[in-house]
Amino acid sequence: MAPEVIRQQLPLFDEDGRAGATDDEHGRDLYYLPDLPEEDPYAAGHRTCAGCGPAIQYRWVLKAAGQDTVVAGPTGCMYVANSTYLCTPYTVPWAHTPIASGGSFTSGMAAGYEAMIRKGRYPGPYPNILVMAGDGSASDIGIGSISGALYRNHDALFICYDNECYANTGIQVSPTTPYAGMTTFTPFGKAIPEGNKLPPKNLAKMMAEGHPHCYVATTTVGYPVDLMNKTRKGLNHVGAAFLHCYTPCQKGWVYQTSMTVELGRRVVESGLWPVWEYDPAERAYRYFHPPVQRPVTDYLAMQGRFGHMLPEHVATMQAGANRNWEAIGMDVPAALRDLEDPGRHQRLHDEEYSMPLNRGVGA
Ligand SMILES: Cc1ncc(C[n+]2csc(CCOP(=O)(O)OP(=O)(O)O)c2C)c(N)n1
Ligand code: SF4
Ligand SMILES: [Mg+2]
Repeated sequence: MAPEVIRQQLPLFDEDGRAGATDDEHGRDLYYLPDLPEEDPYAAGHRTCAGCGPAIQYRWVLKAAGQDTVVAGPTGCMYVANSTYLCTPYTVPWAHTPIASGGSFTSGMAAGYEAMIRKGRYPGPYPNILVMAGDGSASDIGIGSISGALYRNHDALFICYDNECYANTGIQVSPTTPYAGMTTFTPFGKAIPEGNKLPPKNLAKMMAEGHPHCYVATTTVGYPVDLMNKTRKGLNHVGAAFLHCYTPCQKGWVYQTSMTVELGRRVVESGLWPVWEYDPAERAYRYFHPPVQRPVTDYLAMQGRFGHMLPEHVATMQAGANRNWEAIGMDVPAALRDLEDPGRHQRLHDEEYSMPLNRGVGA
């Protein structure tokens, strides 16, 4: 008889017992972290920029996944900056794939482990198999191979680390670059004063709606326990799972390096990045309702890539955020509704906003 394929179940971190939490003035538990594993399969010594959001995501995902993990990484910053000749920061098996093939390569790994265990050639249990692809890879060049893998339901976790640009080749526009986000391919000028005219592709919703048998979730590096628990839920789910994680790019977005995690909170609190999970068993979405609702200027003004925005652009952004609040079942306060009027704004550069402890260099 063929050996059985034994799946692992990783316990979730405690999100409710917030004994160690310290609330800030908004009631946000800034410093709560449960006991984390000491192991770091993504070790120190890589060459990403200081404050790199994707590097923070890699570290927390691999901490949550643990040592019995196999990782694939399509071409992008997190391949190039993490691997020089004969050297990587990984203490687990890792492979680079072409930028378009993260999904197909990972499907092959998953099918290969299943087959080897059934044939008695790998002692098991079935390892944690995951791929972490950039937004250029996951939402553009490689979206077909990831969608195919999700559809075929390979038992693996497919993650998009989203720094909202093709960072590694020089900060070019990608399908997840936000409206008005300046990149080297969307400079602002007289003809197109907002820089990027298009709203971002809603990748996670595409994946959930298009593959209703998969576990799908969004998160940010502003919520480490949420990120690590969704990593574990995705790995525990038998079948394919997709995680879309917001990861600021210090170099491309032009902000103070210490603000990466703060941006990961503010993008949610300003309504620009809804955090949710889709449960395939119930075919239902669960939305996170943040305790703070901010004007979009509190987020935008921290970043140089938005510094050129005119009053009408800021108002357009606020209108988009307000529609997001409605979509996740939250009321839009009158003060935020009023900010859909361009007459209530100045150039972003001149707007007043709630500053973090250290003012960002953006505006
Ligand atoms: C088919 C193909 N086209 C273009 C490239 C060049 N290229 C290398 S890295 C990269 C950027 C990838 O962007 P993303 O997936 O968002 O990752 P990031 O660099 O932002 O981490 C590109 C376009 C490539 N390697 N392969
Ligand atoms: S360019 Fe951006 S994504 Fe790339 S290593 Fe630097 S901060 Fe990270
Ligand atoms: Mg990218």
